[in-house]
Amino acid sequence: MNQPRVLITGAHGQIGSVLTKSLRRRYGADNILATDIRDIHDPEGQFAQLDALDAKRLLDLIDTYRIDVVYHLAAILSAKGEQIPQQAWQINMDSLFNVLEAAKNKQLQLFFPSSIAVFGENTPRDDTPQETIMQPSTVYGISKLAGENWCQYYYLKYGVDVRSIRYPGIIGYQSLPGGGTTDYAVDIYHKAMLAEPFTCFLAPDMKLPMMYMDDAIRATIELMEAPINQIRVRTAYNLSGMCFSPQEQAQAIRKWKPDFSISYAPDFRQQIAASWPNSIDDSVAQQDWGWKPEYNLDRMTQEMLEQLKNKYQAQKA
Ligand code: AKB
Repeated sequence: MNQPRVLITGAHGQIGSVLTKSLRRRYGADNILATDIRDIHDPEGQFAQLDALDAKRLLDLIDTYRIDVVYHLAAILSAKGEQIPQQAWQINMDSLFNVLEAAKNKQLQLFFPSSIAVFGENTPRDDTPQETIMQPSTVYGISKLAGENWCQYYYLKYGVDVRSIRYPGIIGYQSLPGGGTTDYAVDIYHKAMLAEPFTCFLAPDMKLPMMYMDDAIRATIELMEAPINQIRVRTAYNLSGMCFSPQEQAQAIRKWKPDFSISYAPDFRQQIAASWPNSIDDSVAQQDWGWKPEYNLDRMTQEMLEQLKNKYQAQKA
């Protein structure tokens, strides 16, 4: 079987960097083109600098590398978006139009990451359903909700095979997040590993949906490889991994690091988090393409601490 030829935007980001490695392993490094606005040499495979707002360069790369699938991960996240609302809207929407148009004109398959940020204060908080009230309170959430609807529009109107997931907060040891409201849940493990106290910018009981990176990458690839007749949702699928508060995460960390200390100084990100669900109902993703998470809080915590220990030891050596 011919392997797909893939272009990834935002390949140096938190999810992009891990997804790029996984796709290289799966389809062969020669079939993957990593792109990012930051021109950092990539020793492991093909890389091209790309500002996803540059439609012409995007099309040139698609032609040159004979691309048939695009994973469009470049975006401004929730917390950073609130500092630069108009720029965040422009970057998130214009870059999406560039990849949607490319997908339409060149018959590409497209992955668009949505987020739990599409939900808002009026959304039911617990087991948030696939179809529900959606009135997001952040620019990021508004752009993701509009993006979902544009994706569905391109599917219905032009037959573009675009697929999407509403990611919860993603936690991994491989990369650092940037500009998100759920970033604390990664930083906390680094502090625990360095035996430093951690100050959390969310309140102790602020429960949010989260997912371990391995589950998120597997979900993304499973969704993209699922037979087309199983994909009934063309906005974005709800996806659930686990849900916990900073207090519960700190308790889990203390099972391996009993001296770990946490304090709380909620800032503007607490208000964003408070408008998001506590937990997600992902039964539609389960039914349609067989989604099932593998990690819970304890398993993830153990693996994060082990992997970060190895990482910090390797840096010292
Ligand atoms: C963020 O916090 O902005 C992201 C997200 C939940 O989409 N991690």
